[in-house]
Amino acid sequence: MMTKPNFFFTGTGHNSARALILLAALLCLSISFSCRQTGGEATSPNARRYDLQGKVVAVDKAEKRVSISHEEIKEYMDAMTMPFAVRKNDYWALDVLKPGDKVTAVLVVDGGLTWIENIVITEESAGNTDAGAQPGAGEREAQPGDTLPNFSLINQDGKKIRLAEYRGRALLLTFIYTRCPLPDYCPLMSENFKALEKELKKDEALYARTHLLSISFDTAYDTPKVLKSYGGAYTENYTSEKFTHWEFATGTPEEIRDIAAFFGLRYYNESGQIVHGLRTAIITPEGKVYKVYRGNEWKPEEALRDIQAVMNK
Ligand SMILES: [Cu+2]
Repeated sequence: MMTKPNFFFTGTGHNSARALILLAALLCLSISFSCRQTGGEATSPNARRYDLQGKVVAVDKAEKRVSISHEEIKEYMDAMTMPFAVRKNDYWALDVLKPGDKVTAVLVVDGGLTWIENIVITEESAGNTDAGAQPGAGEREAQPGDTLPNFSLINQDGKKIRLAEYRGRALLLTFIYTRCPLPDYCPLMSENFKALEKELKKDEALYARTHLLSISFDTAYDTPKVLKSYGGAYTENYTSEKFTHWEFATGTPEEIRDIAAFFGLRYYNESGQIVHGLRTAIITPEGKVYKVYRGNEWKPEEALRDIQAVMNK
């Protein structure tokens, strides 16, 4: 094809046109801020960008996320460890990055979404470090059809609850922590639940036969009292919220570890932050796993359809 280095400047008219296109493409590659082709993933003109620098802590291939212990992001975030989503153009990073690698990247905050791009490895890790949040060998995640064990938790009223109590209703549960700083992680899960709560309410019969449960893995900070105020804010009933349909729960560290492990959810503390995955599950009225959404891409409409399907079986 093009072997002559002077191709761009000496071609015929036809070649010049091609050269211009190629030149534009090259410019596009080098000025990636202004021309992005992210495989259908749009970026709005209002997106804000921050330079990020840090060390890879874990790579979650399934959820397309890289946890990075990063330095202060000027005007945006203190130094901490967080999982960052990567978009299609950067999926290569999921295969290449290893814990311990030093990287620079650009953090994009676009409305409710955040992700990193322009990932550059500035220094490779010396050896194999512990992968931290990676799944251990032999770990098995809950599959559709599995029976949900009768886990015990503590709800927003400080009352002990057992999951078998929700038999007879379709149960939608997810995992969050109230201090989560990234808008498309825990806050998005709670926004989705809020939307579902509203939708379900429109159908009285369905509402009576469904239940929502948000479980916090921040057992140290998310006390029943904290969950109560967090939950009341999401239902917009604040202190008058009775939590009869959407509950918020925590538990002992062991209780949370057990239920999280059942769903293959990994989380750990890293410099005061909680690095975590996401799991949202629909449980049938018979107490069996119907579906598990991994990550943050599921939509309330999708969950609603699944709940309706469960109830119409
Ligand atoms: Cu979170």
